[in-house]
Amino acid sequence: MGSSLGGSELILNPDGSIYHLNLLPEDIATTIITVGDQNRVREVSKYFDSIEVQKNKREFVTHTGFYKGKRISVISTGIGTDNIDIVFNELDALANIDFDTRQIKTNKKQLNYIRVGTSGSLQPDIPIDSFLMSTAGIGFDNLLHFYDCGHIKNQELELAVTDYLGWGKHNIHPYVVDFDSDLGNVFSSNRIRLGLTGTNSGFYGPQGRALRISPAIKDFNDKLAAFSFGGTRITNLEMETAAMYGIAKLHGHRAVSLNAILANRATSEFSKQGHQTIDELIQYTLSCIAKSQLV
Ligand code: R1P
Repeated sequence: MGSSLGGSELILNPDGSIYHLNLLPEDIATTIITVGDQNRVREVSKYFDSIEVQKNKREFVTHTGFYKGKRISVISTGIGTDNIDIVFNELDALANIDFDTRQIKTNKKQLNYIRVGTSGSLQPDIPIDSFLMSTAGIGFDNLLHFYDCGHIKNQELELAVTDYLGWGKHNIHPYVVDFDSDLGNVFSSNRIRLGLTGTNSGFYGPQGRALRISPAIKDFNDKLAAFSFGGTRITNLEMETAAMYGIAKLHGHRAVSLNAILANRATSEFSKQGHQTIDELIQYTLSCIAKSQLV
């Protein structure tokens, strides 16, 4: 018997649900769509044939139901990798920790995470209103550095980006984690391009935007756009993917991040039909799940 998790480690609400997500183990499906915006949860679940669970706390809204015979959960993470830490640790706890004994289960359940998010392209030829699947996340935030994670990272690409940026001499390095290519196959088609996705800790300065205050690295986006690794480019920036890939892989779960490109940072364009583009990505994602072997 392993030791049981303490009260401040595994925090449960009075009704037995997990602290932030307010969910019980039976509330989640094996296939989980994550979205940033809590209002996007309804935009996904409106296509379900039935909804059995609707719960929320803070920015974390969850709906679980059936779509064409597949049980699916959709949950909002809010914005940023700090929230990813909470959502993905609590989802794993729901799947793989016995809340009665407070012990880690012997037989682990593997979850499938699919992010349906928005993002800005760094490349002029990746247009607004297109779809992109992230083959790896390059984390410029610091979340994964707080985990023992050397074994799950793409060390080769991590070193290449660090060297390219010249950050090694300051002992600063982004972390790089690959998607799950088997799960990626479920969402592959000529409708969705592949790319390397940069994840950063903010929307303005950390993504090279300047309203009234200047970013420290003025040409950050141009520099990222010019990086090439074996012919693969950094294609887009957003705020969750690298952390999601990292935490998912550390737990033994599978993750892919699907991006609706709403901005093009190279051409300064922003989508005039963002809602429609996101809706099309939602429908694309659901149809891929319906046709897949995912249970
Ligand atoms: C910023 O506007 C937010 O949009 C993107 C970024 O990653 C960040 O969370 O994704 P979502 O639309 O999924 O939230």
